[in-house]
Amino acid sequence: MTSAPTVQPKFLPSRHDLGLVAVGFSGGQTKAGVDAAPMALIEAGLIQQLEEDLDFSVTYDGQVHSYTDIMPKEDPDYRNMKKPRAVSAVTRALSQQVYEHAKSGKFVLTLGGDHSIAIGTVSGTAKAARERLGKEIAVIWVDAHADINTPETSGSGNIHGMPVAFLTGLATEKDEDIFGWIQDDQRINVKKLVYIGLRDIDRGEKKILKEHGIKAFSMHDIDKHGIGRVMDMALGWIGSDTPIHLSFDVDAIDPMWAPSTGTPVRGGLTLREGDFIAECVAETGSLIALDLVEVNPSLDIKGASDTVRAGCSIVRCALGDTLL
Ligand SMILES: [Mn+2]
Repeated sequence: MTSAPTVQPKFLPSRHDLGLVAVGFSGGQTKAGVDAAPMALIEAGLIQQLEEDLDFSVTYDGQVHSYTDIMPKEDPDYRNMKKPRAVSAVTRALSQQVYEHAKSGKFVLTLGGDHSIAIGTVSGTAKAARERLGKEIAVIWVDAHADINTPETSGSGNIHGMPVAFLTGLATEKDEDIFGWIQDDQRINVKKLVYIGLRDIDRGEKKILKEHGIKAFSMHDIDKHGIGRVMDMALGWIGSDTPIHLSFDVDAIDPMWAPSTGTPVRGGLTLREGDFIAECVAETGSLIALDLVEVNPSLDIKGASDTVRAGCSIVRCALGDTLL
């Protein structure tokens, strides 16, 4: 392997300081096993790759957080949401962890966990960027799904399909124990949200995307324009003076390469298209945080190592690894 070329970061004091948060949480959906992903990624050598091949200085508390001590004793469904208090408590704690890394000027890498954890990661980054840089962040959400259901539009009630609704304020709740803790300075602007890789969108979500003019590049757009042009358009929409949080759901990648995930959908990104998205975002120098979520090594055991490898590759590409 070669050493990484230097992309000057625009919004970080140093390219090399990285805060890692490992989140072993699966409560935003119903399949066990996604909580084992951080350990699988770490055991595959991810931290070593970041430190030795990409010269990062990694700050990591050495634990996969499962937040068992803050789990509510009772957690009945509320407004159609499953495990609302558990997901709220976990994302609230995670938000603070991510905020502290981001506030100190570190790049924040979060390994999930299901995608509900992005309520914590994005809210933490958004608040820190406002305070440290005086800027709103943009979010690039790479996913087969839009994850923008409100509790009312969701068919399943699984909160991993709702994080974007809570982050944008399209869904709100007063009860502090059920996402009422999310303040305005932790939210994101729908105009600074860009989707890539969509192919399984609920009816209610289609309506939300249209009504709010949310920028979305589906697999149709990638087929039509090619991934290179799509990335030009996506990054052009965000502009060059905006810090970026990349939230990457491994189910964006076609199950041919990443089968071990809770809600696989055929007709997805190739392995290279996934890496290319991460490479293009890295090249901007604007990336300040990355989530990698929904790797579930206990599903499709045969494909688990491929899925973990795909995940590690996406992280490395987003952090500046290049082919040449
Ligand atoms: Mn997702």
